[in-house]
Amino acid sequence: MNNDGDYVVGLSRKGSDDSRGVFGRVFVQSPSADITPPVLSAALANDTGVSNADDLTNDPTMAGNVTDSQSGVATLVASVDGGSAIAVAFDQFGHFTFDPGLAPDGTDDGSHRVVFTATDNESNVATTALLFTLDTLAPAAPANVMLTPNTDTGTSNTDGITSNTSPTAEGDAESGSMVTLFVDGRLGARSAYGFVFDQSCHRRI
Ligand SMILES: [Ca+2]
Ligand SMILES: [Ca+2]
Ligand SMILES: [Ca+2]
Repeated sequence: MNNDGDYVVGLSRKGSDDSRGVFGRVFVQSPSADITPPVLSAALANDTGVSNADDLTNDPTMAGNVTDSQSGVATLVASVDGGSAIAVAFDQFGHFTFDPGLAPDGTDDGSHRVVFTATDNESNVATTALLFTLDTLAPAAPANVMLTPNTDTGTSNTDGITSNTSPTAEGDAESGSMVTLFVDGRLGARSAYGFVFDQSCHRRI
């Protein structure tokens, strides 16, 4: 909009003597200029894994929304890890999705930062940054799984022979991974040996 400012409007009427004169004068000010940045939000479209809100995912696709109720959104761009601006398309409602183009083979695994920048038609700018960790590789198999010494009864507390009907198993697993324990092919059930276990835990089962 380039019509901001004060206006003087002259009003006139046609008199009975056919003369015209100034009847009134009003001052009109156009609507205020748009000085408000667009409203911009973005998040992972599919935050996979144990938590859907930890920004640790194997799917880096993002989704968001950008709107500007006054002058409208002119452009939306994204920058991946400080890279050059990439134009991001958005629909009439302001919805957009963005694939940062990271490799799904583990070579791009790790922390990433994507900055979205929206500009309205009055050059007001809004930015939002999205930090997330990409993990596309399966964890190593849990290792060192055994009964805890204090639930492995008998002459040896490391032989896996116990009279404890509810022993605890423990082991090592990748941080953040989810461990699922099966006994005799059954999940979370009492086995023939009297084991009781949880469906999933970290490190200690
Ligand atoms: Ca605006
Ligand atoms: Ca997650
Ligand atoms: Ca034992």
